[in-house]
Amino acid sequence: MEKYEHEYNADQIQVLEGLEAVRKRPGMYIGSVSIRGLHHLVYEIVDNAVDEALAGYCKNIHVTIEPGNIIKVEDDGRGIPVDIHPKTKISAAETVYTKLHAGGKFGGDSGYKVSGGLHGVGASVVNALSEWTEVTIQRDGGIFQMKFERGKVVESLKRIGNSEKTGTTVRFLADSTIFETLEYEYEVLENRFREMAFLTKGLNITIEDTREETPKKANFCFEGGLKSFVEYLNKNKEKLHPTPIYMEKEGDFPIEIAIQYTSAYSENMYSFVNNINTVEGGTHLEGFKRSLTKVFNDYAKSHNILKEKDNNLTGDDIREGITAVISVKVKEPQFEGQTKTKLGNSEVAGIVQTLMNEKLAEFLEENPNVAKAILEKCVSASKAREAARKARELVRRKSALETTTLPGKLADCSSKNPEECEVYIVEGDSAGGSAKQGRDRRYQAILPLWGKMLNVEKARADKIYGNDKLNPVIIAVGAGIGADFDITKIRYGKVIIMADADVDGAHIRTLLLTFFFRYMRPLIENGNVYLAQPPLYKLSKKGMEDIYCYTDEDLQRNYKELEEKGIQRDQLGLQRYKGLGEMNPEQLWETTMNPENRILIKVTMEDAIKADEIFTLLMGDEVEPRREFIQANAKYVKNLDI
Ligand code: 1YM
Repeated sequence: MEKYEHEYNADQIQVLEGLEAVRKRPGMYIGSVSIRGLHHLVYEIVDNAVDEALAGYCKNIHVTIEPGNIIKVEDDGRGIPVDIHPKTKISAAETVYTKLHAGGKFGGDSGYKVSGGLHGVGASVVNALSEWTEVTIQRDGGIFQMKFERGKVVESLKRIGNSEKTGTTVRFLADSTIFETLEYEYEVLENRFREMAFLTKGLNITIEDTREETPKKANFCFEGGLKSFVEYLNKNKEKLHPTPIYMEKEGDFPIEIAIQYTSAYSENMYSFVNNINTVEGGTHLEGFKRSLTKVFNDYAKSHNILKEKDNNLTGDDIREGITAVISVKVKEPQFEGQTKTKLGNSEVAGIVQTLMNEKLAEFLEENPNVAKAILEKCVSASKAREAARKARELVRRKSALETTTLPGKLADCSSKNPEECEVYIVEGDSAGGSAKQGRDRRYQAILPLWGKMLNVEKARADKIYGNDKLNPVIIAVGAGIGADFDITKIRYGKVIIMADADVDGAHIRTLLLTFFFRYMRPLIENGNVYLAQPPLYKLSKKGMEDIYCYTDEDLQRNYKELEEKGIQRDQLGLQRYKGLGEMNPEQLWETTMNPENRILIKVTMEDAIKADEIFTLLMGDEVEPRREFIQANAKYVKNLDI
């Protein structure tokens, strides 16, 4: 382990490994070399600028996707230190960009690094994984610049001009020999920077995409912080009180919380630690929930909304319809869980709870009308939950009496090993029939859907158990719903939605995804939900094997390839599939169900915030935004990051 000495405590830079290691095993440092990993590069650089904002020196961050997928990130902070150590002859800036794990603990105690991408590995990793990187620093009256190629210095830091301003500008081109794609998705970056702006009150972040002739641009700056975040999440929902409940504590252990109730039936909570989305929750969220339940129950009892003899409201009752965001900053966070997004520090629960107990109780006393509106909803949730319990018991009792507990239309597979089993959920009897004949019955089950469509956004659990369309899905999956959902009980490792590529198909897909999102969320989080992708076209010619095309691009590419082989378009037969029902069982197997050929799209939770927004829009009360959205964006599935 080498050590560097430096007036910025550079001796704390720990050089653990060289950048070669990063290039050899990029996945270890940025998670993957897919588009997710690519986006991580941007987050790593922006995180350094956000840290500078958190330290109080930077107000503006400007991110540009330039033509050729070059990323530029500019900030107006102090500029990375440029002074050169007399012994090592290396500047602090160069150290930050060439040594792994550098830049962790600069500036002593006051400037601890709280921001950071999931991997928090820093600028040197970005440098290692870029074809080239160029860093320009304005500081101490000068402009300084250094350049790198694939992590190696090609121009050491040198002064190239004078400037009275301060700040850091980084440009880089990700290495195409490492990443699967260099095509950044503007929307994904835009969402992340919106989130960052919400999480850092007052910070101004601009994102600009100049790759196309008509540039895209968005600017985010929220003086309201998390309050603005909650308002944004609730923008298409019916609110029970006009402004979010807001709490904040600064100092050694900063906490920020915003809460607003809506008329929805689901709970919508997001938690962050050091600006990282803690998808799996943790101690901060536990403290929050515990306090929420206690404060509302105490208030209800002391104000006679609940009688002394009544049971307490449960946490679920109290969280029905809540939208809440909680953000804490922890100096030495311990992340646990499958995806390392669960906070483990036990002391955090109590600290959050103490703040909430005091501030929330105070708020309710001062705003009795808000307290009343929320508690009325909680009490009605409690009654509905009781009704749901009864409905569920009825279902359980009924199924215990029947010889088979499985829905009649389910054509089950012979294997009982969930790991290899998959269930296709198919709309329509004719497609269901083809699927049944075409499948491999050893491990593929088919569940045709029929019955009345239910909009789960507008229904409580008791209605869902009684719904003839969704009940078979619940029973087939076999793991319950809502708070009862138990992922260890699932009967199929893959739950595959197979629907037509038309409006009706989109409808059923949206309904089922909303349902899974609201009532079987772990199924999505665990990666068990998939979308089947049937082909859109078949190209045929005598003596040639049929070619199936899954997208319009696919079709064009095949036309081109065939042309190169001397086969012209007019020699080819083109069939456009309007529905699954047009395919015979063999074709359906060959194109959509055979694991060797099929295309399955895994539904992920990566962007739960976006997904929730879209679900609300597509399924919720407000009609106008839904119409606008559908008109503007027929390819919504893409935006769910599926
Ligand atoms: C576009 C990316 O990296 N900005 C940035 C980075 C640093 C500072 C300011 C900075 C930090 C400190 C003191 C300190 C960094 N400096 C270092 C190191 N923008 C971007 N802006 N002065 C300036 O932490 O004490 C690492 S990051 F290590 F050199 F101090």
